[in-house]
Amino acid sequence: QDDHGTGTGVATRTRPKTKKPSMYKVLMLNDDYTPMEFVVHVLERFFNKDREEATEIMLHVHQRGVGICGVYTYEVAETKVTLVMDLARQHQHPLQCTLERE
Ligand code: TYC
Repeated sequence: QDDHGTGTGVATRTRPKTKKPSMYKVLMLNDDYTPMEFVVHVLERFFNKDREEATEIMLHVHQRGVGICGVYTYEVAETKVTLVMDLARQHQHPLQCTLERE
């Protein structure tokens, strides 16, 4: 490769071989039984939302059936889904959380 006229003689890579990682949406699904407060708590605890944004997302899911908690790399998204599902199970709530490639 040439030096693109920088005159330094240092080769610069024009096509980096690194790829951007695929990103995954973590989706929360509505149900008739999980308490609203529990969903808000989950959004605060695992998705770093403040109470106001957590409440907005929860109400969106409640009204529309599904909503986005956040977008992450695969490993982070999968971990968050597992943490949410484990906590919901511990509290015997039917809350469902899943991930979807962007
Ligand atoms: N629909 C639930 C209720 O009325 C609240 C709820 C919101 C449940 C969002 C799940 O992902 C959810 N208690």
